Amino acid sequence: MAVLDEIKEATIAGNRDKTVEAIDKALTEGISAADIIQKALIEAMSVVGEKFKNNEIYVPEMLIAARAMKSGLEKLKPLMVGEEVKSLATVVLGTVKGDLHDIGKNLVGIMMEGAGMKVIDLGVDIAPEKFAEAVKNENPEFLGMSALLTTTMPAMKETIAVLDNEGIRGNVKVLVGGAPVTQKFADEIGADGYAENAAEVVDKVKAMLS
Ligand code: B1M
Repeated sequence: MAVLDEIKEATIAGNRDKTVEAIDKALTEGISAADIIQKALIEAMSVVGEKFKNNEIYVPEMLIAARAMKSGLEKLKPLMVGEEVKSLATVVLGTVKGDLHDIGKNLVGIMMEGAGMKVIDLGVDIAPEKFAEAVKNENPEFLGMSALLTTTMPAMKETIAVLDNEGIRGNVKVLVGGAPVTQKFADEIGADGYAENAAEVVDKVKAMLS
């Protein structure tokens, strides 16, 4: 089996040790960290999502697959994050209220750090008020929100409303993303930017800075 398929299979099966071992093997074969993430780990999560949708697996299996993916990302993070010279911008990042998905958000954070940004990761299930407090305290150029559930997308709009009410909406550019989020939704809620994936988010931030 090709090594990328090995990583994918091990992640789908939720086998952390095998995932990390196969990643080591891929790195020795000269495969880049970015390719491992894109062609094995992210693909594994799409398969897991499909299986869940089709009732072939349930939440526990989805969770152990997610843990295997996280271990893989932790292994690859040092390779993605280069030497930071000067911070390009500060980003406050988090998954919105009611939502516990953090793999994509973490990947976005890794890519941002890799591009020289300072990332303040608030974590998951972040209430609008907590986002607003961080914007006040940290004075970032960007606020990045992630949502993976259709039911938690409205929390992005609520957060923007709280920023507005607190008079700090103009201090920060709001970026949104996550599987169910679209450019249309971002426009509707008055976000400044939307990115489909972790690579695109870096391009968007850079474009907004120039
Ligand atoms: Co959940 N889950 N989950 N889940 N889960 C989904 C999202 C789902 C699509 C599965 C499905 O039905 N096919 C579905 C949502 C349906 C919907 O709302 N439309 C779902 C559901 C229903 C649920 C529960 C409700 C299940 C239940 O309990 N019955 C529950 C909700 C818990 C909660 O949050 N309150 C739940 C729980 C979980 C686990 C805890 C088991 C686990 C999460 C573990 C973790 O994150 N630590 C989990 C997982 C793993 C998934 C799937 C399988 C994979 C998500 C993932 O990590 N993808 C997912 C199915 C799927 O997406 N295919 C699913 C890989 C990741 C790299 O991609 O997160 O999309 P993604 O991030 C991308 C882009 O979206 C983008 O860049 C990233 C990298 O390219 N991006 C941004 C993300 N954030 C961004 C921010 C930006 C810009 C881009 O700017 C700031």
